[in-house]
Amino acid sequence: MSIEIPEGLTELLQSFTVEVLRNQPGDLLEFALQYFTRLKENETRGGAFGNEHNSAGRTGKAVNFIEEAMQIDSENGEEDDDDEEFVAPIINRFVRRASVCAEAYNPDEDEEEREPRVTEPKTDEQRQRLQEACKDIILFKNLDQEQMSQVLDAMFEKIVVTGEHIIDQDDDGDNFYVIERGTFEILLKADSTTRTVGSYDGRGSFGELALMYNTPRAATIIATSPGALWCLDRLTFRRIIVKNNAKKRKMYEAFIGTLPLLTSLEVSERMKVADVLSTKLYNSGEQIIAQGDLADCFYIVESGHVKIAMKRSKSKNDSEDEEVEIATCSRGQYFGELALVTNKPRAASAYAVDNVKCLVMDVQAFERLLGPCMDIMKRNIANYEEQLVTLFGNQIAIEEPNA
Ligand code: 1OR
Ligand code: 1OR
Repeated sequence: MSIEIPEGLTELLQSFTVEVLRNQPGDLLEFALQYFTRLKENETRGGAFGNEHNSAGRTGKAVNFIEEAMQIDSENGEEDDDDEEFVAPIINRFVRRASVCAEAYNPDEDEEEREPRVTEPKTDEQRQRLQEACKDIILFKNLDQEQMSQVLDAMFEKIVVTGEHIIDQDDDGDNFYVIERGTFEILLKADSTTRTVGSYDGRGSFGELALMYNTPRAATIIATSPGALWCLDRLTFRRIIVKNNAKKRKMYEAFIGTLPLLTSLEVSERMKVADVLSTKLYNSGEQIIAQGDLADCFYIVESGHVKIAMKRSKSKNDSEDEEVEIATCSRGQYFGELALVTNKPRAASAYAVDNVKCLVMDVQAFERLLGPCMDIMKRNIANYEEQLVTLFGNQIAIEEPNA
């Protein structure tokens, strides 16, 4: 009995294999998924991607596909639907130096791994300040002890003056920055106008995007006070943080795929969400959010239950506040979006009911990545308003989110 080989099978597998060897992806399955999805899309659009007979420009197209599919694109924002035109830089974490080698990709034998370790000398006092500045940095959260100490060893301090440009939009990325002290402004240039889109006040970090995705700097960062930064060089950042992100994507991918909130995001955008998340654990009874606090992050419940409670005055003459439970969030649900959307303090408190695991994202990433999910969030916020009136009457009002 002879087995018939379907027409095109050999070419299909050959083209795929060539792309795998060319790009050495960290996650083969994800790469395959993206590759074949895009191939199918191009076929329906009448495109020629992956077709050997149309090999002119194919490599460029293939690289574009990978850039796009593995979200190594520039941070163009929601209004950019012109992805066909995007020409991405060639070298990145998935598009490695062109060595054709049939061995499985092993991140532990990464070429960059063999680069000498960077060690910047520091005094004990500096190291202590550095550790304090880095303790809440989301990108460092999933590192193991050895990776973390390599990162800390490599960091060096930079004193900045008011008005200093730390990063200029469109430049190449050199360092990743962790704020030790000082205030900084985030400016975005679009259509020849520059506007301030956010700020950092004494903590946080910036400058990761150009290094993570091999893109030009996506924004300008200017010091608005005297300050100090801890800098991590590009090579160490890529060797440790980027490698670790591949692990994070694997870890969060399945769960992120099930989240109703993120349904309007493309697969590639969801992967970027995975890159900026960190996990936080809370013990039963622990407070996660305090009503009235300033907000700087957003939460998604991975496991356990979170109780949302709101204070209200017991009576007009009573200054004692009574806390009323208003909602419970469980796996897949989110909270902490309201203050970020309205730019107000936290409207309610959140407590762990049992042992809770949350995925946390900072406000800048929230604004950068969750724009397409804003409709869903605003619809839910409108529901809060209704419930609020039912529960408390008209005494408290939730600020209308900005359009
Ligand atoms: P980078 O390496 O591209 C500029 O250099 C840095 O600004 C960037 O990394 C981020 O760390 C930081 N959009 C783009 N970059 C931002 C943003 C941002 N916020 C901070 N950075 N936003 C989107 C605006 C539509 C969020 C503004 C709050
Ligand atoms: P936040 O950033 O203000 C507290 O921090 C979070 O509690 C809030 O975002 C929401 O994610 C979450 N009203 C206000 N906040 C609520 C509500 C709510 N439910 C959940 N949160 N409701 C109306 C108040 C009576 C909801 C009733 C079901």
